[in-house]
Amino acid sequence: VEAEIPDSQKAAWKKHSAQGFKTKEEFENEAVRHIETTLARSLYNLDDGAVYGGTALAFRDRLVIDWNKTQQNQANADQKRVYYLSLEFLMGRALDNAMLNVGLKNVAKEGLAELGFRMEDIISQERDAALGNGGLGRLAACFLDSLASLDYPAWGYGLRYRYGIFKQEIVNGYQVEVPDYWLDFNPWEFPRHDVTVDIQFYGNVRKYTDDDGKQVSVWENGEIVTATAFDVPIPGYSTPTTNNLRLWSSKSSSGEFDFQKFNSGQYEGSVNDQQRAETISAVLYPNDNLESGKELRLKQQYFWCAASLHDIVRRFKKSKKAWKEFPQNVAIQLNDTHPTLAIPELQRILIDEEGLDWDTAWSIVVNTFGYTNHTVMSEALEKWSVPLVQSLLPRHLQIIYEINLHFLQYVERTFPKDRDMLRRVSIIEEGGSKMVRMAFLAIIGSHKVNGVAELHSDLIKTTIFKDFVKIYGEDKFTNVTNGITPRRWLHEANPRLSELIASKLGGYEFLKDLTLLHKIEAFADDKAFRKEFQDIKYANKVRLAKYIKEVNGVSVNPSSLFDIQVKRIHEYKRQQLNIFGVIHRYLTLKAMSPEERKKVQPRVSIFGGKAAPGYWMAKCIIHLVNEVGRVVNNDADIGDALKVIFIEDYNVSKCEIIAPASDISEHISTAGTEASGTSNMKFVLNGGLIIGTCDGANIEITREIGEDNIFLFGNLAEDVEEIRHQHTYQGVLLDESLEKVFDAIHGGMFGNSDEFKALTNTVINNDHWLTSADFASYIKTQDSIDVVFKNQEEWLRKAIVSVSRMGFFSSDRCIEEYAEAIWNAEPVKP
Ligand code: KOT
Repeated sequence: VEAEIPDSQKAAWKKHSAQGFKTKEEFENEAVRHIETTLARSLYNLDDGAVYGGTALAFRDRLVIDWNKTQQNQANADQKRVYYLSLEFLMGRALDNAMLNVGLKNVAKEGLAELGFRMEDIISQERDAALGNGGLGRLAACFLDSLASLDYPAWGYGLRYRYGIFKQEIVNGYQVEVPDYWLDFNPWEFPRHDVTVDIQFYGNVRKYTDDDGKQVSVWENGEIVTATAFDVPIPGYSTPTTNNLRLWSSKSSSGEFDFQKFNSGQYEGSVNDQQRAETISAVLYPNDNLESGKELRLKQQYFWCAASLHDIVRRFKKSKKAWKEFPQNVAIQLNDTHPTLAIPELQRILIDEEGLDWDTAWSIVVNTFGYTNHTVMSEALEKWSVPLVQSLLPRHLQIIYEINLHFLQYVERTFPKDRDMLRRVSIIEEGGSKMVRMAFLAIIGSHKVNGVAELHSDLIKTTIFKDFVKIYGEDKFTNVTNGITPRRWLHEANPRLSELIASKLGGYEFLKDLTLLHKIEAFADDKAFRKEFQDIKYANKVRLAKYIKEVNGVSVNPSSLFDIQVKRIHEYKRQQLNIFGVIHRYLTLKAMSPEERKKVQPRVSIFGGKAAPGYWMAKCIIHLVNEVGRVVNNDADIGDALKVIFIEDYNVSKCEIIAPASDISEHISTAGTEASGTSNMKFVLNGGLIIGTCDGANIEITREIGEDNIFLFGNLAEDVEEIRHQHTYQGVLLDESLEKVFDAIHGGMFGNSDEFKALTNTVINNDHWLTSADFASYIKTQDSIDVVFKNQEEWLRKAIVSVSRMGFFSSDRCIEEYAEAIWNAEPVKP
């Protein structure tokens, strides 16, 4: 097409095309223009919000220039493209990231100062894009940053939820959920009203034989909902490559509303269709590690998969290549089983719409998809009821049955003697009610399956997917240990530490190759370096203490040991173990004389995280933490020796303040339950040590940083089943110290004890999560932390050495592993 445009026209466009600001003056010019014209504000009608708006729009213009070029360049490159399908993208704020990635933060800072504003105030005006629950969504966001930074031609596909994860308020110690309507000002998205896809639901399948005697299936008479694309530019760090995140929004296909109903006086009925359609992309399901089984969730999944595939196929067809070349041009990665319907959808497009035969189509499908598993917990494994799929997606159910038939025939031929195998591996779970097992469909429809840390990848092969290893062999299963982007989680969150490292390494190259961090190990014994490192940690703790004072109204001493656990509240993550440990510490302090108490290492125990609205036990844990805080923080005997803080509404931007401020952070899941964990990586990268179980990525963190630099405790994954078995048949042997903690709770020390009965009873009756079984080991390890912390020189050495050995955990390394072992994709030169 480029060749068809006359030279004169090209020249005119070139002359006028946007250049993007480079200097402070040019930045101010752009920002003020946007404030005065785009936002219609003036110097006399101004606040931080408006200045944020102007700054964001100035940077947005800057991103769009590179974004357009990148898209053009990648289209011309004729290389394989990567598509990352995720129902969650937990992006957080975009402005600071954009400024740093394009290398113009200092320019903007000086410009803002001249205009009378402080950078921190402006940055903090932005609301988080919180389209995710926790680790899975944040991983997708880190991957987008790495894909762009490494110049991969990659797109993210997701849903444009009108409401992100709810905002958490703590009212009288209880979690209250408030809707997160985040879209009233979002300068980072571009509506593409010309990019729409009509998506069908319900209806029926009609079969006929065409003129050539071929059986044809047509899915018809369904309800149609329109998907509209909203694009978000994703700037790479220190490269012009700017990739695209495409989010789909749902609306009624039949125009605005039903005029006939409206004109005949049925005002409410007239908007029904419209509302039904818009509901699909209205709200993010707030469950982490739990599947809900709700029809609306299945609708979301199909709506997003079908729109994305239509888009991907449309782009491929423009190349005019033969269908068999599809997998050489397209790699689609499934972020957990949420996008598994993309598998039968691509098969449907290829056989029903493009007329390919089953086997040719199926081989294209399998070679296109890769599936990442993020959890082994049974309550999180997706299953959809067959009648529900039958009614919503009748043609897909037929295709799923046919996939299953081909698969089971193969299994039967390969394992003729193992009759039970067919029942175990069938995509359809028989029994009370029939269910479609999405993980099995994802494995069968993909060429590679990966777990997210070594232990986890081993566990899926030996437990939930054991039979599939027998069927397909070991090679189909692989590991890609998770990582985090050092741009956001070091450079943006902890600029002083980033600067200190850069000063020793002679520049910021380490932000693109994090393994270069190993060079700072040489400074672990350098007095001046240690002092600087310690000062930075202290300043970060002061910043967090200030935040806590402002929001919680509690004064915490920044010299105390900051002990932090921030993540979704879940029994398997064991915040209950932490808070019971805190109560034990409180009881111990209370039993001491004031002189003895003075010798104890002062601590601040900081908690944060959301509970799924329907997860009652998790809400009990939040309530207990808040009640313990109320009692301990107001106990004059205790003073600075112990403070307990619950940080409300934990999210990405709060994590950027919290992660740099820890001395110790807690990653204490029951062994074998946390697939990877990624906050463990953020804390160590920021110079904190961790207390953890032998679980998820903690194991590889230990391998990298050395066992002397981590506080491990608790039973091992391989022993958990046996311990649970003992609990069932011999009862729980309650730890003695834990019993005293329970006595205090039951005695009403933290308010009405009835409120916490469920929490203590599950430990006493089952101890499924090994809270009691691991308690003694946990307390002992916490005590040893106090001892080591008193020796600040030793502590600093451990922290510095740990940072220097964290290079492996960059999400850049993950992306390179995916590209090499799963996608067979290469970067496109910008
Ligand atoms: C499952 C169902 C719904 C919503 C979320 C999940 C989920 C989240 N499954 N696993 N995760 C977490 O994924 C992270 C990224 O891989 C892991 O670090 C973490 O251990 C998982 O719990």
